[in-house]
Amino acid sequence: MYKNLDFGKDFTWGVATSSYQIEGGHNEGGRRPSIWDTFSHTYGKVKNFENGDVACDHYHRMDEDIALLKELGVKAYRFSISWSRLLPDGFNPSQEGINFYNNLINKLLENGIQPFLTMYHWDLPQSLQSNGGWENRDIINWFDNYSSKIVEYFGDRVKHMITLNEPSIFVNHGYKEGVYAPGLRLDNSKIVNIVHNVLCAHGKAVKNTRRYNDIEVGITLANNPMIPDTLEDFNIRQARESQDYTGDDGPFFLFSMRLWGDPIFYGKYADGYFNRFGKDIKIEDGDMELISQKLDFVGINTYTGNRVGIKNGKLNFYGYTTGMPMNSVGWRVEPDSLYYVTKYFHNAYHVPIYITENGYTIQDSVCLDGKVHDAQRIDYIERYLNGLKKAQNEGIDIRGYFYWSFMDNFEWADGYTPRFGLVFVDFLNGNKRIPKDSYYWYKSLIS
Ligand code: GBH
Repeated sequence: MYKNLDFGKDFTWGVATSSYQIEGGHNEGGRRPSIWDTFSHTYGKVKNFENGDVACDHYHRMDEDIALLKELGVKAYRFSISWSRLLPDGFNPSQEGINFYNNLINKLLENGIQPFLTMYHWDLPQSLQSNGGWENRDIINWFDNYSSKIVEYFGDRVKHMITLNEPSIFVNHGYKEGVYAPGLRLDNSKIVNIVHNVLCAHGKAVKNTRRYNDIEVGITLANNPMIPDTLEDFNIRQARESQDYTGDDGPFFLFSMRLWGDPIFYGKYADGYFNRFGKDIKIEDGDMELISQKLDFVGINTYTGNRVGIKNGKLNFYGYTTGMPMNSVGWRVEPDSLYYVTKYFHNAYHVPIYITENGYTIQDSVCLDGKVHDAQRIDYIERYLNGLKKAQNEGIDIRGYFYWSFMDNFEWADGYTPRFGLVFVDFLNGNKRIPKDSYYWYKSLIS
């Protein structure tokens, strides 16, 4: 098995998590509410009325979790900082918050694990949301202050930083469709300015990391690649063209690769998007330069892909086909997703790539023998890595792979139902950690 999955000795194998999804300790150490505390405590917003008050209780179990990371043998661990823990009022530091993350970072390094720090994984302080959140252009300065403090406190030891996680998702789900915090449904004329503020905030953060010349910085973008139905030239071309298209005339324009990638890597909004929305976007002098500073890498999160083919002589996009494999939240298993997504990004932006998330959820449970047998997750990872390896064989610069997630956690609006972890968290029994079969499989793959 997996004998062709050697990505080279410099390849970074890792696992990922995020603050609100695992930490708990919601009112400890001076932490104040984030938009996800508010949202999850609002009746009916999260499945089964669940919230992240305790989550995996990582706040109190950090040592045990680091021991599990060490045992797994990962070279790197991707986690995020809770803005409300570090700067509870949004602006001023809490010593306990600084201590918590110092402790995490120091212990990771003592165990030979490189920290990959995400500055923002969706948990905006509620007080900032009450002042307009991402709608308010002042957030560019708020994020400037926040990111400069992260660099000030942790930049001597953390050499990989990610400014933002999946802006397309938090803007679309949180501000356009209202299914994630803060639960708003704003007009496109406002949405495009949120996009602009997010991009400028990213730029400020990049600038702050440059205080050290050995920090590598990037942004993590979510993408479901277009997958050609057949390997005929015209079909591959159709897929590439659909991937390039900004979706500017449709409702799902926020999921476009070009919408985010072009300003970040080329300092320019994609034409179709700009033709439709340019008049609404308040761009100030210097913004596009701020947004497009050089990055050391792009992080890509990919779980599935969309099929593109020809049916009855017409272009046909489809996801689901009867009988196809899916995870337990209905995301299709498309093993070539990592192959196509890395090829598209490489061809479009010529930038080193980390897969910062990829993973699988199934309704895992503890078997009579006390173990968690998750053969389908192992199969998923191996299939997807085969696709990634194919891309690497074609010369694409892929630096690492982070499985999502290290452990089962709070899956946003789905609560604790989906389980993506390599480690089972027994929420019924004191949050006990039980490594799944996939944990041992991943361990042996890495070694
Ligand atoms: C990630 O987002 C998040 O960064 C992470 O916090 C979260 O825990 C993790 O996902 C798992 O949920 O085309 O219908 O098959 C993932 C964003 C958006 C990826 C929807 C998959 C496919 C839906 N996702 N998408 S579908």
